[in-house]
Amino acid sequence: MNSSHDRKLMETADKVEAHERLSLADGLALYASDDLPALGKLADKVRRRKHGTTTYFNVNRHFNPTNVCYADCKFCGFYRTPRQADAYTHNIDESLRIAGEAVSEGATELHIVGGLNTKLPFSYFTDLLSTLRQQYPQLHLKAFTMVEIDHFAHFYKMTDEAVIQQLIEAGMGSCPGGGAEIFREPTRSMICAHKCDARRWLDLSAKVHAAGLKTNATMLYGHIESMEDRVDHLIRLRELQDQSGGFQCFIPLAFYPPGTQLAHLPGPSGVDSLKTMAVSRLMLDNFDHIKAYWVMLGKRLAQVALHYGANDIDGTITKGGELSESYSVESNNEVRMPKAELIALIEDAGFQAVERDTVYNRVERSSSVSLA
Ligand code: V47
Repeated sequence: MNSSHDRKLMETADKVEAHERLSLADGLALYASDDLPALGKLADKVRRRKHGTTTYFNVNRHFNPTNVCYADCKFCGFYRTPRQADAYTHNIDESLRIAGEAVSEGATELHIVGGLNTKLPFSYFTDLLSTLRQQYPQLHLKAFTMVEIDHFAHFYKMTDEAVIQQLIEAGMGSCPGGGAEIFREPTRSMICAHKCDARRWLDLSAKVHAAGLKTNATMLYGHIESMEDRVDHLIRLRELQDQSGGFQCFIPLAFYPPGTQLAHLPGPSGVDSLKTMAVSRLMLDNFDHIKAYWVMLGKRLAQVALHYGANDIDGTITKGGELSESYSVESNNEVRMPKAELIALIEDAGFQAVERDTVYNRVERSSSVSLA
């Protein structure tokens, strides 16, 4: 590692070697370095310390029950107002059909996220979960971000605890990491003024953790945010993780501008995405898993990111992910990757592919199971 020509990077490397926690200034120095290979090597060292050559993937499917949303986030190309021709809300039968397809393709997880839709009663969401759970008990329901839980509590005038408890009783098994965006103001208000603020997102995560569920965390980067915004975001996640230990995975999400109110922006470069992966791994010393989400990075960059600190590449996301389809960087918005291709991508990068379930248990398959 000490082959770096960058003195500040070498000092930070010494801290990493000594298992010392990195500061805001360290994070900024990592971003400021133009020695990308040295930064990658440092993040890779930590990744191998934690996971050796194991790289996780899962067989999953994204399901977005409704695209109707009032939040009007500047970075979002997915949402529709209720009067738009392509606004939709899936009924239970359609939801069951999609989940059934996922199960027949070997999925172990349904990732459920939708818009903030004021036309629906709370029972729509609990019925959705309980019907899915009853019909497909083998499917883990990773459902609803902290932003949706915040909306449920406010709109249906329920306590946070009651919302979380009723969702858990209906079948919610864990929560995805969306809605975190960028915590720091004024950036957060500039990109998503109508979403809950950072403190609320973090408080709700703590409450879900206290109720016994794991959640994920994300950061949307490559739009109008500064490097300080990014490192501050990582530190706030690290602080909550120290207290609750409930985050299982961090996913840096590369901003994809087309179809959004920020379509004039270029989005992050490949170098920026690799740096962000590495900085995330190095700052988040108390997170086990860092995910290279191939839908946003593209398959090839996600593969390289496995050498920059990532130890997970997400899943097959076998079609039907309307939210993913609205911002996939892959050509033709192709948001499915057969399991064999996912494994080949990981192995070709020099890692060992391990199928996991949502909560990182290894999945052992009998050869008769049909796979995505
Ligand atoms: O919160 C929205 C982001 C998130 C765009 O937990 C965009 O395993 C890029 O959180 N360009 C939702 N990103 C997706 C999400 C997620 C994805 C995969 C795995 C997991 C997990 C969570 O997507 C939103 C927002 O940050 N997003 N629009 C866009 N134009």
